[in-house]
Amino acid sequence: MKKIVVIGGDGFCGWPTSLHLAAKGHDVTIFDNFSRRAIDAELGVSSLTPIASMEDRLSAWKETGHRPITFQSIDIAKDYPALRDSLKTLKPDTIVHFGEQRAAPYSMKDATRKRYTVDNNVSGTHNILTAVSELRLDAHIVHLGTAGVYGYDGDGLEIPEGYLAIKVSNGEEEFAREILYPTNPGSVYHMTKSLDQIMFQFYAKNDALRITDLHQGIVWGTQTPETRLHDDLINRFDYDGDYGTVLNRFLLQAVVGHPLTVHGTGGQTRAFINIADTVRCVALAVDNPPNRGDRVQIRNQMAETQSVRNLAQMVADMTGGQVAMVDNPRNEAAENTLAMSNHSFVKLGLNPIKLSDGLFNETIEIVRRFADRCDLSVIPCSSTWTPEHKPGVVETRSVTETA
Ligand code: NAD
Ligand code: USQ
Repeated sequence: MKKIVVIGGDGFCGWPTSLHLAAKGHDVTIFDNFSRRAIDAELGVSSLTPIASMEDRLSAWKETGHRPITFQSIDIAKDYPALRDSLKTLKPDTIVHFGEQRAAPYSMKDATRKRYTVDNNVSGTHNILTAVSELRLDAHIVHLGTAGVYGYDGDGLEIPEGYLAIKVSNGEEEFAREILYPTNPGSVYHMTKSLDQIMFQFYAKNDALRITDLHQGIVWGTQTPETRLHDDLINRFDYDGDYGTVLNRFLLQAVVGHPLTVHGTGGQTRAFINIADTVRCVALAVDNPPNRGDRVQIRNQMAETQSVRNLAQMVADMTGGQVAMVDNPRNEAAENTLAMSNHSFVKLGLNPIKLSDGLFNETIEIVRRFADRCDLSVIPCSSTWTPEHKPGVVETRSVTETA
């Protein structure tokens, strides 16, 4: 049994992971500031599934007879003393860090959201590292990063797990080196995950912190064995233009009779993982920490890669849904190939759920159950990657806006 703090444990990945870790007998405390719920309110959207309050979630979990989970309301980016003091009291063996603003479209909306995403994600991650270092805790930090830090083109290579083997020459001799795979972020959100990587590299080297960075692909699905145990344990399901991710959006769109919104040609190839595998991977990462003094352990957390176009076709074939090619609001390659290693988790025993395994039905059932809660008006993606300023055009701003 380990004492585990799950930061961001109220979110889409964090909540089912907290339950899974507690079901495995770990002593779990969630830290969250409910910023995700607040952003729903700000955008005028809500999860398709009716998510219970944290209080109700935790009492429903207690009813299942599993080890209870405790909760602390902490903003890890803004309240360093609260974060440090709680970690000092709890002395966790592991800190699982999900607590960041994770939507690329939200991070590209405007200057306010760009700045929020950078301030929240970079400060939050740095505060965790500083606190563990200041308190001299021997906690293993498990961070949820993104497959997007690599960019989405392996140039014909299989993208390795974090590090790239290179050869450098001084003109006389050739030396073999392993460097962090060069980052190539496609949004401000993805940029913060690239910055996280550099902070991890520094703190592992300088402070000998034990860090695992999980480079996760796009998560799909909703429920896990633990969230199915009680209606108040249900996981969130985002489908709006900012937070809904592509496969869950397609599955919802097919059920509610909305055309499947393929951006551009749909030739964008991405990595995917089912939520049930997310929670299993995090548990495996928790059980397999690096040693003190090791470099950051990077594991690619994904089952397979697939193009958006093929995904839309798979969903349309299964449901009879219509596919619509819409203008791409993002600045991204129209077509790319992508191959990515997931050897590290497979070696630890993961047998990943594949897109062809028939689990689309499970998500479709959830969507059918709550289809009457769907607000069709929030489906379009309104956030664009277009620069706010056109070259040569100077916008006048008030002093308070620029402060
Ligand atoms: P989410 O937005 O549903 O959950 C994030 C949680 O963190 C929310 O409950 C939010 O309130 C909390 N949070 C954010 N900032 C915080 C702060 N300053 N202090 C305390 N709590 C804070 O996101 P998710 O989909 O569960 O993603 C979790 C992590 O996994 C993110 O870091 C994301 O980048 C990564 N990830 C997600 C996906 C995906 O497809 N959902 C894919 C790859 C990686
Ligand atoms: N897309 C469509 N139609 C839609 C929505 C998206 O064609 O209706 C396209 C996008 O243009 C993009 C691709 O699908 O090419 C993926 O978009 P997405 O919103 O599903 O995923 P993304 O923005 O990449 O972000 C999500 C999570 C993020 C995580 C990332 C993993 O929100 O937290 O880090 O997936 S990865 O994609 O590997 O970078």
